[in-house]
Formats: sequence, C-alpha cells, structure tokens
Amino acid sequence: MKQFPNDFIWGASTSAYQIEGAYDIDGKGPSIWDAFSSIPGKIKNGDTGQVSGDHYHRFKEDVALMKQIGIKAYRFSISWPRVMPAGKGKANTRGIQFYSALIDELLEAGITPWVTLFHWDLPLALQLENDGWIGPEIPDYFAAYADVCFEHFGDRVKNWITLNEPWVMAILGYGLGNFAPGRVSNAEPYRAGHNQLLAHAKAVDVYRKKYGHQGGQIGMANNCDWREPLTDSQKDKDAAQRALEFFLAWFADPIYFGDYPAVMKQRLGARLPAFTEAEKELVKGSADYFGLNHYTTMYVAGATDPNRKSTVYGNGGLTEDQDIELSMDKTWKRTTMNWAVVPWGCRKLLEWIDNRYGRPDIYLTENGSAWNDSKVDGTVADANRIEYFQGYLGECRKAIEKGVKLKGYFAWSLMDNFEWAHGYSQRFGMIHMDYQSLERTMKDSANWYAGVIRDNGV
Ligand code: PNW
Repeated sequence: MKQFPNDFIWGASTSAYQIEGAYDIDGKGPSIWDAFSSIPGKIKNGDTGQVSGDHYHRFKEDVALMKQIGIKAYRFSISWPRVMPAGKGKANTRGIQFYSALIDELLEAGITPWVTLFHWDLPLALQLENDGWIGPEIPDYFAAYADVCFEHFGDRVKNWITLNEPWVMAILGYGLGNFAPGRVSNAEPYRAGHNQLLAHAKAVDVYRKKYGHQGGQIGMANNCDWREPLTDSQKDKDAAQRALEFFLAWFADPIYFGDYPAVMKQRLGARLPAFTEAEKELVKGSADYFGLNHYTTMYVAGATDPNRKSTVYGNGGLTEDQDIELSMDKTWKRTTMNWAVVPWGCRKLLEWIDNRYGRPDIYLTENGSAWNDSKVDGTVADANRIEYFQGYLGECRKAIEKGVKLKGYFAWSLMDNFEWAHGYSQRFGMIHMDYQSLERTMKDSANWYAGVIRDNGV
C-alpha cells in the first residue's frame, strides 16, 4: 500500500439526505426523498431520513471522528432544499449558516472539503411545479442554486462536484421507479439524463465565468460498474462495450467529446434528446477532472432474446435498450447489497476511462461495501470491509503503476447511513451508527484505513 503518490488524496464520502436528519427545521423545504420515503412500501422497513445520523446537530462530533481516522478530505453534499427551500427564489440563511459552520470546522481540523451540489434530494416544489429533472427549466434553476453555493462557500471550498450519479437519478428515479421520484418509463430517463448534463454544464459555466478567481476545480461524479465479456466471442465483447457506453459514456462522452455515443443514438432514436450546437459547445469540456463512483462488476453476454427484460439486476439499467444479458460468477463473494466483490474490475474500468477519455485526472469519489456489521462487546469487527478496501486499493495502485492518473480515493461511506430504498438495513460505513441512541462506534476498517493513510506518509 505504500506506493501511492505523495499527493494522493485520501478521503471519505457522505450525502445530505443519508446522514443529516433535521428534515424540517431551520427553514428547510421538503425534498423528493422526504416525500418518497413517506409513501408506504417504498423504503425497506418504512425507514426515512428524518433523523438518520443527526449529523445536522452533531457535525462537530463527526468532524472529530474524521480527524481520528486521519482522513484528509471529506466529500459531503449540500441539501438544495435546505439552502433554497422551494428550489428557486429566496435562499435560506440558516441553511447557509449550517454548511458554512461545517466547512469552517473541517478546515480547522485540517480536512479539505469536497462538495457535491446535488445528491438526489431535489426540492419537492421543483418536482410538483416543474416536473423535476424532465422539466425544461431545471438546468437554469440548478445553475442559480449553484451560484448561491459558489458565492457563499467558494472562498473556502476549492473542489466542487455538480451532480452525483446522474445515471442513478435517471434510471432508478425515472426508469425503474425504485428511487424518488418513483417514475417508470423507457423515455423519461434519457430526458432526465439530458437535463442533468445541461444543468451540470450551466453550473460549470457560472463557476468559471463568475468565480474563476476562486481558483477551484469542478466536475461530475458518475457511477459505473465494470462490464466483462462473458466469453471471447465478438458478440459478447461488443455487448460489454455497449453496456459501458450506455452506463458511463452516456454522461462522459458529451463532456469529453460533445455528444452522446453513436450506439445510444442508433438504438434509442427519438427517445434520446439531441443537443443543439450551442449546447454541445457548453457541455464539451465542462469537467476539470473525472469523478468516478465504483462498486462492482458483472459479466455481459449479447442478448439471445431481444424481448427479454432483465429485471433481476437493477443496476443494469434498461438492459432491453442495450440487448445484453448480465450475470455474475458464482464464486464471487457478494456484499449484503448482493454486489459482487471484484477488485480487478475496478482496475479495468480505470484503464477503460484512461484510454477512452485521454488520460484525465480521475478521483474515485465513492468505493466501498455494505456488510451486516453490528456491535459486539463494544466493538465492530468488519474484516469483510477491510478485505474489500484492501482488494480495491491494491488494484488502484496497479492502475497508477500502469499510468492511470488516479489522484484520490474517497471511501463510501464515512458512517452507516440511510441507504435509499434499503433504508437502514445496509451498513456501508467505517463508523457504526446506533440509530436508537445516535451513538457512533468506530469499526475495524476505520483503523485499517487510518493505517493506510499513515503508511502513505500523509
Ligand atoms: C451510490 N446502482 O448509489 C450513491 O452515490 C450513494 O448515495 C449510495 O449510498 C451508494 O452508492 C451505495 O449504494 C448507487 O444501482 C445506487 O448501480 C445504485 C447503484 C449504484 C450506486
């Protein structure tokens, strides 16, 4: 583990709705996740983020724990409806004060803030009044909200992430409907994706033109699994490439090349919106680095039955649009999310990105695993999570040795949190949360990670 570059960034990630709680105080407006989690049957065990880790009230304690782990960078998200309760118009001073205090606390602890502007908790008003991510106005509303954040926090925040995982927002929120706003469609995901790209690009434009003097960097955090061809056949190789293009190139090609992958245009026809020339210009080049959230790997075969809907694997996306069949090796270890632990997939994906996009700086903005960790005799032994980190970080190091410009790694997650439709049943954190008492307990993986950070001379 000692071969990581000296300036490698070691961090951990969270998101607002997953840890903050305090869902309806100090002027915060409701988000689509507040609404979605109140619908019976949507979230496992009826859980909601109303209290969660209560980070809103306990952020000082949480920053102290980060310091103890030794992390040098902390990625968190700003809740849009906390800062702008109706999604547009007037900002909420108390929301701004909260994030300002958190940023100050981090800087005082020697921890660099990495701030995500949107991690899925859309102001409910924008959903009701403007159709959320499929409404035509949302790119401008997002850019105006981003402007408020740059204005108030940009003096101290130098690392911005516009959107977290637009793929998940589009596919799970508008395609499969298991995430807020719960819509089911085979066309809306592509409109939601399109508007997210425009929103991202407009926010980046505001940042560069108006806040360039702040001297920060800005990009997007995309998620992608690795897709390995099931066999050496050309059919399966093509299918794996197609799957990666529908997953990651959907968002990255417009940013690096100015347009969607040809295979998506061909297969989706009118369901995929087209960029105007002016929009292509705006989107192209709108990232200073490549943000990647990565967790798992699947095999891909070319589909044998074109009408087959692959509903087994939510994270395959709309597989019928891709003509693919996904599978997993029976020998692969699986996390409690049923995600396979395949460290080499991480290296292959990093190399694929490096190659396709011309050696961009890459930050792994999320990587981690959920296990049934519980507290026994005052400690949480989580050997599985240590093994996962060890495996994936080992492959990251190999990728760097091969020339991939991987610049940083953020563990998902700092603490156990509200895992969306899975509620509190999934425990991803290096810090264990007891949601009854709001007590926090360090897991073994936190100590292991602290050791890696120390060994790398940070
Ligand atoms: C990411 N998929 O979610 C998110 O950024 C986090 O908020 C979340 O807690 C974490 O990963 C673990 O789930 C994903 O279906 C949700 O491929 C679904 C998928 C990928 C990432």
